Amino acid sequence: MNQKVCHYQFPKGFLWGSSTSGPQSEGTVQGDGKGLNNWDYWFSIEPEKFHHCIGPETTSTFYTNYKSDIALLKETGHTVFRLSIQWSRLIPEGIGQVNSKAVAFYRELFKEIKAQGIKPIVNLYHFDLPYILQEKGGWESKEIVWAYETYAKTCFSLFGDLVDTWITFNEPIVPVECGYLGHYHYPCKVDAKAAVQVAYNTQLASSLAVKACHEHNSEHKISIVLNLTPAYPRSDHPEDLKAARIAELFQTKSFLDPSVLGVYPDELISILKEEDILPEYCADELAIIKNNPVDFLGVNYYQPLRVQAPRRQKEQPITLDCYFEPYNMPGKKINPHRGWEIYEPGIYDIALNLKENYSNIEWIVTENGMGVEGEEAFLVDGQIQDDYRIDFMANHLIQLHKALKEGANCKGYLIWTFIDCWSWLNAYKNRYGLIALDLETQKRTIKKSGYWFKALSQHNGFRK
Ligand code: BGP
Repeated sequence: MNQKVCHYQFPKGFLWGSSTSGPQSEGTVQGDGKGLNNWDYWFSIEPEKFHHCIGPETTSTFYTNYKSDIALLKETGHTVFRLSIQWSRLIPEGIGQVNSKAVAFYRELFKEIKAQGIKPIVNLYHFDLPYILQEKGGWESKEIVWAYETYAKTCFSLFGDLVDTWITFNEPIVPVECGYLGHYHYPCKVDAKAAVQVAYNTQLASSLAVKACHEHNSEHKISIVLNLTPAYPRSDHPEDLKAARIAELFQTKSFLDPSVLGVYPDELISILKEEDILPEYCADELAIIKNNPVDFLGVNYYQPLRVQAPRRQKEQPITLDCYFEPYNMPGKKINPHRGWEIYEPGIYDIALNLKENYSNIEWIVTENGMGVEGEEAFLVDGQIQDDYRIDFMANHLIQLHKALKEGANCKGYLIWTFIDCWSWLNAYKNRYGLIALDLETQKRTIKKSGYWFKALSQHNGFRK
């Protein structure tokens, strides 16, 4: 049967690239002066929690190989690259002394990215707290908020001549959920009151960084990266609808509303009040949040949020499943390696939500991607034939293209990630890269998807 081939052309100047993070790519070398972060520490005490006991010390050796890696970015058609500074590399004790080797490294790195004609977008925080600050109470403590503000200001003044587009935090709800309501991030507590304080303090820190960025240079743009998705209810039953509404309040609006609109949703505040878990806050802090919205948004999208009414009665300690439960929808399309549903229209729904409810703020897709285990099985003549990844990208881009035609204000698409990288507890189980990494030799080889991405960028569109 003949299938119609469509051509999807993107707006002029649309950005094409990828995202990575310092803790997942740089690795450490002796004498680099990097301090311990929460991941280094956690691995040192519980290595068995990490897939195949592989920790964050080596990752993909970007610290040493960044020049040749940037050449590969160029080779795969990147016009933009999002990466992160590691706080624990720049200020090893979290507060105080700046590591001059880190300053030299990041300056050379940003210069090299720009020299290749690629736009750097620099994130200040990707789940990586200097461990010494974790010991001082971590994000539960206001002291960390002020320390982060100083760190952000240090970055703006050290690198502001090379970088004009910044991110305050990557997916700030994730450490809240995984570290204070679950066991997937250190410190693995289950404590709703602490979780709320951590979320609030992180938002306050983000707003302080927005303020500092604009004070440093009013032309610079700053954003927060959120993993947004509408919550899709199991059914139209009022209890499922309520569960979806509350899920969205906790999972997305808790950062989206204060970051873009400057205020928290009333219903979220009422729930926290009712549970007696409001954070410690003051009017001055709320004014900082109110007066410092982000300039644009970064959106990470991997999977939809599907929910159903809770079956559990409310009891102590309060957990999210008192309010909503994940709904395992029969017949869903799934990436079996990561266990995440693949639902391409989610990206369209996000675009329309931002258009209709968040004054069509400018945004970019800062992560979207597919992690696959055992990719060697797809090796043909030395190249990984990852057609599944090409389909994944193309199908999401079709939805994004549709949203753009309807007026969505999306300015770019960044894949996770350019080279196979270390993925937190999953370490190297699932590979996400456009470029394969041989863990033994550190050799890099462009996959089929890397060449597809290059053509996508060169043509500013694709045919399917
Ligand atoms: C995002 C994170 C990334 C990356 C990605 C893939 O939530 O921002 O750091 O890891 O998810 O997830 P994972 O590595 O857990 O498979």
